[in-house]
Order: sequence, then structure tokens, then C-alpha cells
Amino acid sequence: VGCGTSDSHRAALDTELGTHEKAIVQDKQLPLIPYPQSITRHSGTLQLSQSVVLIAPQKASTAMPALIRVLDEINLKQDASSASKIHIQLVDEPILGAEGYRLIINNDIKLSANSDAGLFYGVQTLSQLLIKQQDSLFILPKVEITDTPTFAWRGNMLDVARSFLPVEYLKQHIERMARFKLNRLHLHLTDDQGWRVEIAGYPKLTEIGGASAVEGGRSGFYTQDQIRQLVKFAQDRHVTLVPEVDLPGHTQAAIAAYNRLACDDVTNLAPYNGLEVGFSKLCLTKPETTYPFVKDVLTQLVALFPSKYIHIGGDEIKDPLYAEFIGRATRMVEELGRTAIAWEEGSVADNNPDVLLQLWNDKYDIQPALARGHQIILSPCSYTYFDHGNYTGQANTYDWCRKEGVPLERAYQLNPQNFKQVIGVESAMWSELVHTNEAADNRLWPRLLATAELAWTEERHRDYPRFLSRVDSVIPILDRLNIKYYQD
Ligand code: TNX
Repeated sequence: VGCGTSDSHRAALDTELGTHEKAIVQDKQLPLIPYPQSITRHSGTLQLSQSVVLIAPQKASTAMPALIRVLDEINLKQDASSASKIHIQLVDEPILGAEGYRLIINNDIKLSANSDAGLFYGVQTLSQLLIKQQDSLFILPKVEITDTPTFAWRGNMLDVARSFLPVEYLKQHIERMARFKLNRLHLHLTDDQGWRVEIAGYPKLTEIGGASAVEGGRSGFYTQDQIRQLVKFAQDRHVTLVPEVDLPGHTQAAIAAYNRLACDDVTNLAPYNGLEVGFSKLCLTKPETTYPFVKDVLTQLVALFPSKYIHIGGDEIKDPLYAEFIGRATRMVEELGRTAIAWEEGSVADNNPDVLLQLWNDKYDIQPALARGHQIILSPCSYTYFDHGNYTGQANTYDWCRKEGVPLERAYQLNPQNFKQVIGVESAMWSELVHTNEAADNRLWPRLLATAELAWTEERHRDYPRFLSRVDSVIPILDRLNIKYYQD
């Protein structure tokens, strides 16, 4: 198919070929999300049929299993005598950085990177090009791709506190995130409606706090063993699990489990299943009770989660001792050898400048915190709150931040380049109204594709209409991953 293709032939092709194949055969944008930083296309295609042979001289300890998973998924066999070769190679090329890769597709396939992470991301790019066409053929464009991420933090937050998500779902989600080069899964583990992580020495946190949920939602909790398995599963996919215990507010589940955590005049000590926020808090005038509890919880989180960053919450609470609490909590994290993250409100405390702040109100004045040297995670609600509707008025969605909801186009319009001192982007799925795996899929996808592209791809390569047509071409991949994405 060349420039000489007649109109009638082209029309016939258009109906025969899927969106993905059109992108490869015709000279459109390659069907990749997030879009790579540099693509040089050559004429012609490489066709793979039954089998490939993988050639990897050095250890590619996560990239090889990832590639093998993809080959299994698409039923492409490995055969040492195959003429189709995939070379995987660690190199030393500073421009590829810690996560970049180069993928060259010609008469064979060559993938190189400085690190296992880079090779892993190269595999993800290759996997998006491996979509079966008619006649069981895989048709790959001849191309040279050199690609590195714009931001280190390419995140998604799941609220498992209001409504629980089972371990199996989290595993699926981590695999799906990694396919699009997302690398931080922030778990909002505790809130008024539930406490979802086992803490040794505090059995009632999970017996009582784990048994409640928002009305209509699921209860449950993760054992420490389950967390360790999840951490390993995520590490194999270059996803860091970032734990959050929301303190000192959003703590009714902890208070219901251990009443002494509330101030003595508090009479509301029952488990909570409503939708209000901002009514509960650990008693900050009982430091001898509160701080040892906080320290025990943080110590165990640090032991469970290797993440450099531990999120201490800090949102939506008014208390005269709030700033002092946040300062002490961020220093506790520091003493445990890690760095704290707090929601934007935490910026009022006297924190070390390496503490990350997560911006969630579009209009919050983060300037003073920037002046003190903090870096920010961008989660402005009107672009990144995926508990808001895919369209205006979608059932079971919030609209407090933006009454039109957060359609895909809006999610894509956040421009991180308009902000300073940005470590990355994170979309958030709160779960007051999201009670099943299917509903979670619906809220998360395809909007997470926008998060992935904002966090990875430079501004000059981002264009909504082109993105949208690439979303169409990755639909077979979402299907392959069994995602019950929102379809309009
Ligand atoms: C605000 S954003 C919250 C959550 C709610 C969410 C609902 C933030 C740090 N706090 O407690 O679940 O709105 O959209």
C-alpha cells in the first residue's frame, strides 16, 4: 500500500482494516499510548506469523517475563529456530536515563535500555504494536523509537477505604497500569468508613474498622502477607505502591475500633457508613495516646511498603493543633528513613522541603509551599477526579468539583507544564459511589490513558484529536486486559 493507492482501493482498505492496522499500514500516528518522544518511521513492515525467538544476553529480570506474558496473551510462540528475532539488550546510553528505551523494528526487533525498567517500558511499547490482524498475522511498522518519560511520578490513587477493592482487582489494575507506563499506585487505605490494612498489636483496626464500609460498598482489609505479595507483584511491573493512612482527620474507623483515640468529650464512637467528610479526628490534645498510635502505624507501613514516600493524608480537617500534628507526623516518617507526602492542606506545617504535597483543589494557593522548595503531585480535582462522571450527570458520580463531570477530553486538558516543581501527575478514584470492580473499571478507563499520556509525553506531542484516535486503536488492548471501560 503506497502513495499510488487508488481511492476505491483506499475505501476498501478502510472498511477491511481495523483502526490499529490502518495506523500501521497508512502513515498515521502509531497506535501508542503514551505517545513516545521520538519516532522515525521507515517504509515497509515487518510481519510476524507463528513464532519468535527472544535473544537476551544479559539479565532482564522483569522485562523478559513481561514480554513472555504478552506473547502468551496474543498466542505468539517462542521457537529457537524462528526467523523472527527479538533482541533485548542492556546498554549504557545516558540519554535514555533511568526509564527510557530504544526500540528498532526492521528485519528483526531490537530493544535496548540502560535499566531493566527501560527494557520493561520498551516491551510495553512493543506490546501495543502487536495486535493480530486478519490471517493471524502481526504487522509491525519499520520504525525507530527513542523514548523517555517526562515525569517520574505517573500515578493513580484508589480509595479502598470507603469501598474495598479485592487483592485480585488490585493485581489486575497494577498490570493494566504498567501496560501504559504508569508507575505509582497510591492506596488510600484508611478513612472514616473503613480501615483496610492489618496492623500488628491493633487487631480491632481490622476486626471493627475493616468490617465497615460506605453504604452500599464493600468492606474488607488486606493482611500483611497480602500486602507483601502485592508489593512484589507491583515491583515486577515497576509500580511502586504508595500507602496512605489519612491523619489526623478521616479517622472514624480507627476511633470506632479504639475509642481512646477520640477526645474524651466525643460521643460519636460508632462505625460510620455515610458520605460526610471532615467530622472525625484523632485527639490532638491527648498526645500521649495519639502519637504512639501514629508511630506504630507508620513504623509498620514502612516495614511493609518499600516506597520512598509514605502518605500521611492531612486533608479536610480543622483543629488548632493541626499544623503541629502534620509537622510531627512528617518528621516521624523522616526518622523512619522515608519521606512524607501530605495533601495540600499539610503545607501549612513546618515541613522539610523534601515533603511532597499533593494538590487537589484547582484554586489552592500552593505558591508559599513552592517558595519553600516543595515539589508537588498534580491531582487538581476538575481534571483528575475520576469519581466524577465520564459525562455530565452520569449516575453514581460526584460533581462537586466540576458540575460537568470530568470527560476524557477534560482529563486530557490538564497541562502539567503550566505548573512549577512538579514531580508528576496522579488521578484519583474516590469510592463513596464506586462499589464494584466493573464500576471501578468504568471510572478509571479510558481516562487513565489520559493520565498516562500527561505524565509521560511532552506537551509538543500531545493533541486531543490524535489522542482520541489512538484511544480507538488501543481498544483491542483494553479488551485483551478485560477492562470494562466506559464507552460512549
Ligand atoms: C475530597 S480530595 C476528598 C475525599 C472525598 C472526595 C470525593 C481529598 C483529599 N478529600 O475525602 O472522597 O473529595 O470526591
